[in-house]
Amino acid sequence: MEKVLILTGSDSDIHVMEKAAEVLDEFGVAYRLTIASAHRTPDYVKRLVSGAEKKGAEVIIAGAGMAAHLAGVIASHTTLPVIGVPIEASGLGGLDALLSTVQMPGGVPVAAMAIGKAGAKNAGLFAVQILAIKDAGLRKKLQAYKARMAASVRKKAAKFEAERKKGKK
Ligand code: RP5
Repeated sequence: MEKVLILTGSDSDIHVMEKAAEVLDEFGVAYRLTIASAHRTPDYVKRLVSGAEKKGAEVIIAGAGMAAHLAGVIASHTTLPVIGVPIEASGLGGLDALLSTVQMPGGVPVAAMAIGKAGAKNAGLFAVQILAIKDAGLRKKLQAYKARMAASVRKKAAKFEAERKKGKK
């Protein structure tokens, strides 16, 4: 059963939204990733959202660029938590999509992530965190993920300091 639906506004966004999918793969969370546009295929977006909800999806991730209305439109159709990823797709560096995603009117929340690949990665992690509220196995995996991340930074720091010391000799 797909726990997460990932929608993205265009095939030109896929390379960014794959980062969310990679996280869900890593945590063993079932998902569907597909393309649907708030502006170009509004009815299809609505059908996908209600279909996913009926099939038991618990979180929706939406990535879009430019006047990024996808996450907000999805949030208008569902009570599931919606995570929005602003994508850089114009000369404005993604600021257009960030503001469109984050500035939701009161009553219709969207959890807005950072612009681009870091935001997509965090959307995947945030979805896992939501699912982990009632899944102890996922919680353990998240703890292990954080421990690995901390260990990797410590390793880099030790290497950096050792190399710097060597250079000063
Ligand atoms: C948005 O418009 C999409 O999410 C995409 O980021 C942007 C440009 O879409 P294309 O013209 O590349 O299909 O709706």
